Amino acid sequence: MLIINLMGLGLIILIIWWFWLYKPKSTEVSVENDNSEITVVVDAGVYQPAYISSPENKALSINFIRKDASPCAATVIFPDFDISADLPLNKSLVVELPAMDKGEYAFHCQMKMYSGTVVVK
Ligand SMILES: [Cu+2]
Repeated sequence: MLIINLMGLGLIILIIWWFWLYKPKSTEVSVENDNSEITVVVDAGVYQPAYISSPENKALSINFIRKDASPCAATVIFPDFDISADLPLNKSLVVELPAMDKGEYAFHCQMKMYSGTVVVK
């Protein structure tokens, strides 16, 4: 009985960790003035990095490399810019974002399992 309770508790902790505490590692990339292209790897349920900080009024190229063969990872959508791109497997595809005002711009797969944010500061 105690063991089952402990397992239940462990499961709850795992769920809390996954949904509220887990942040993919090395998630923040600052885009310097002379370097407006960054690479995002699409694998294992996360964009890496998932958070990209970029200066204001600066166009940004995001070079997506998809390593996850599941259809879930195949499309990346930037709803703020009406961009929808199909990502080839194990090849890179560059998505060009226009110069942006300050704010947060989400990107995600069709089902929003993969999700990331471009933060313009
Ligand atoms: Cu998906």
